[in-house]
Amino acid sequence: MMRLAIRSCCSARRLLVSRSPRRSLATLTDRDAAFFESLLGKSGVVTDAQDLERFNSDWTGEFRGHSKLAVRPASTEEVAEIMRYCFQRDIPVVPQGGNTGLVGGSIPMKDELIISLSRMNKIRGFDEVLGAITCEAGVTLQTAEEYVQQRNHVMPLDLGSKGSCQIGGNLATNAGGIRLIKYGSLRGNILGLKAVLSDGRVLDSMRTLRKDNVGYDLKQLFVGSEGTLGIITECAVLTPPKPEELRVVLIPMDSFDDAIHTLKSAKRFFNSALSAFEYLDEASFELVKTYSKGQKDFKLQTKTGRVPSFYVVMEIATEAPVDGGDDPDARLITFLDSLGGISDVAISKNAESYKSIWGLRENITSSLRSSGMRVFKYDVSLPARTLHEATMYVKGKLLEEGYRDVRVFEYGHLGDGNLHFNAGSPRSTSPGEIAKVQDAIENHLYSFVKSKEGSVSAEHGLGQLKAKKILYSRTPIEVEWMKNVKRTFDPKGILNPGKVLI
Ligand code: FAD
Ligand code: 2HG
Ligand code: ZN
Repeated sequence: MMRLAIRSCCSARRLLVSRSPRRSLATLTDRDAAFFESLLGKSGVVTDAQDLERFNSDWTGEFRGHSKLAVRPASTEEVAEIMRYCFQRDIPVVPQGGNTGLVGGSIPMKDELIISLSRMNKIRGFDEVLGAITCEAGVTLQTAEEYVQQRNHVMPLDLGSKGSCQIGGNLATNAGGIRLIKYGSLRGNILGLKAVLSDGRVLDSMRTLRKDNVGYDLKQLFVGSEGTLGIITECAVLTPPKPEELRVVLIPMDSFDDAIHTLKSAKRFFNSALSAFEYLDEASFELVKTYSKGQKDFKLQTKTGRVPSFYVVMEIATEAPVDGGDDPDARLITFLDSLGGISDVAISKNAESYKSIWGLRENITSSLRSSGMRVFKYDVSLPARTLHEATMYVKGKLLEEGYRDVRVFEYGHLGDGNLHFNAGSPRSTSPGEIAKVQDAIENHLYSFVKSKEGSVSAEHGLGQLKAKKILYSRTPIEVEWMKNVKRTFDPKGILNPGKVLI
């Protein structure tokens, strides 16, 4: 007879001093695998070591789990059965969507059971009057986008990972992306949600009401909870009407201050027609030109004839007749003229140039990966005018401390005050040195963020990468009450252990 192996995930001393949930979690056995196979069929269970690779490693290649089992339920009822079983057996689980997260949230810390939502990919329908899509959590963002576009709507978010990331993963991370400036966060666009709780009960908040003030809004707790409070299985999301026309323009900048000035002016000039306001520095621009095929020919000068230090990628969405039916190109030209003398810009003329300009911004992440460097990723929220100051501060400190071969890339969602400070070290750097560089960047960047009352996670979440950094951006009392919430939803601590709160 098989015996359920028990492992301890924290020291006895911590158990005595903390009021945390039961800390002994089970290790998966063959008997568990047999149970899941009886429930889901052979195709719903992954045990082959090679097949498990893609579930155990993340998009960046920096996080590795050691799970021996991934399950692929096809319905909320199956997820509920899985969780009922795991709750009884104290089996820790990691919910996994498209596995595009950048903080190791979807990767087991050890050998937890992986629950992949990829087979839950049915779109239930679309409410034409409300403009809302109802679907299962495993629908990819791109599939949802294509579906709503056929109905003349758009999803309220757009990410470079849209081909793989799933709506459930987007909700679990409260993903931001390039359209937040226009459509707001997912929190504001979610109408309904269904989640399986740690003990297998189903919390059904699948409503599609614009206005609903009955007690606490429980569904919001799952948004941004990174799989630590429950498993999202279905949702209803508001989708705004599709703009009539989109134009994207690449504007070279002499300085960061010029980019801030352009942002201020664009907000006033275009108002709600401003659908993205992104920026990248010269290093990021050159990196994309090197590693991304479609962008290598871009070459722009600033109004003073210099190589730009920054580029702004700005998108305008026209929604005639609300906008007075103005020609979007004419409006853009009027705006650019108002900035005074900018002539060397790239404006999209067709779908191809639209994609190619956007590629300069959207392909930074994949270019960093292609570069082969060991990349340290940061995703902080600050007052927009201080983003470059943060970069200069950390860069200066790194130089002072002798880290001369660290390359810094500054880019992000300028319109939302979201800096993606990325730094790259040569792969040849020793593991000890890597740890030192990482510590140095984190100490300096996060201290800067704290001093400005910013956030250590603007949009990617805490996952396992930043779980220990929570106190830079939350008070001890806030963290204590988060832990109380966690304990209520997950008394045994089986939902995504080691993530967000540790
Ligand atoms: P996963 O990576 O699978 O999981 C992320 C977290 O959510 C994990 O903690 C996981 O346990 C949990 N989770 C997943 N599904 C569920 C579920 N159904 N129920 C409960 N918990 C669940 N992010 C941004 O915010 N803005 C960007 O602009 C952006 N651009 C990106 C560009 C690239 C090229 C890449 C690789 C990533 C980018 N990301 C961005 C990060 C990532 O795509 C988002 O965080 C995305 O929302 C993750 O979705 P996913 O389905 O891949 O989730
Ligand atoms: C983006 O805005 C993503 O491009 C990814 O959030 C950022 O790679 C990163 O650090
Ligand atoms: Zn981003």
